[in-house]
Amino acid sequence: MKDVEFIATSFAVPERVVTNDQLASFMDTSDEWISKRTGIKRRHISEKENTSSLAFRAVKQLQEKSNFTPDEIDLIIVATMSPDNMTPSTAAMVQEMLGAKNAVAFDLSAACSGFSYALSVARSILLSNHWQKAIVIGAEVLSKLIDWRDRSTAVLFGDGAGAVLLSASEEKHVLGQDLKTFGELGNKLTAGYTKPMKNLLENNRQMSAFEMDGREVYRFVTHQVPDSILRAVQQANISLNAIDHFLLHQANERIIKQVAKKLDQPLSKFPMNIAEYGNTAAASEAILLAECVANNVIKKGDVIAMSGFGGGLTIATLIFKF
Ligand code: 4VN
Repeated sequence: MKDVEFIATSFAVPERVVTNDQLASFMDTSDEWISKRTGIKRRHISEKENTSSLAFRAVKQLQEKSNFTPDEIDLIIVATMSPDNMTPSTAAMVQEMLGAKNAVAFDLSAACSGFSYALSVARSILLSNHWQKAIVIGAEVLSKLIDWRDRSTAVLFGDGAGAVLLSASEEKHVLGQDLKTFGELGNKLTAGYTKPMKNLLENNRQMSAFEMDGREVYRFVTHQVPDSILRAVQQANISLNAIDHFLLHQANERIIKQVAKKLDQPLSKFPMNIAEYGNTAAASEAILLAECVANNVIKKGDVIAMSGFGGGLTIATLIFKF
């Protein structure tokens, strides 16, 4: 076995849609501000449904498209920054729900780069262990980490999940990859801080909400993402023009436009769905990939540059033949 290939893709989102106008009814913001600055029109927000349930719904869809049997699955990775629990992992919960009794399952925490990191890690594990099949999921219920009184962050995020089935292949599919972590910038985007207790037996379990230095993260991304894509393209030994689609993490429409401009590539190569879902962190690229495949925008054999970026701070670009 030489590489892994994508067998099927799927996604699931919460039923409830929250429009910008609805947000403006309880916080000081407007549809115009949010649309202009971010490209977001609405987001799907979970009420009662947790991350493992969204992830499992995406996996059920995957099963309908590729009819694998649960026993065949060797590995399940859930990329998430909003797991149901610290333990068990969301992946272990999905394993149980699916009845994938032969699968090793764990969560991977790399925020908005999580899905790309997880694809890279899953590929390495399949290759080194000579395993056959993996399910990689990006799933988030970010709404539970949001301070709904903070208009600078609350308008940006949404909930959802996307999944892919990877299988061992005798042909080269992953042509290049560039993963980077900038821990020194970690404090620019934080969520879910848990305090150590001050005294023995202190009983105070609380988590912090999303906090972001928007300008710094924005600046980081517009500089680092084009460079990461160029490094991955160089490693793949192809030209930028040979890329059919750039699937970027859906963090902000203006950022995506700026990356397209810096790379001197037509915006038509950058599919977007941020208007519908907002920023869904690790689920973002997974949902976008699944939608593009479902709409026939992405076809078998297309060359894709997938790039995630965000909390960590982290960046991950993969170049692969779909
Ligand atoms: C990557 C990015 C962002 C992000 C950063 C800034 C930002 C999204 C700041 C300026 C504001 C509009 C919104 Cl680039 C977030 C993540 C986390 O997933 C990852 N929006 N904005 C304005 O005033 O225009």
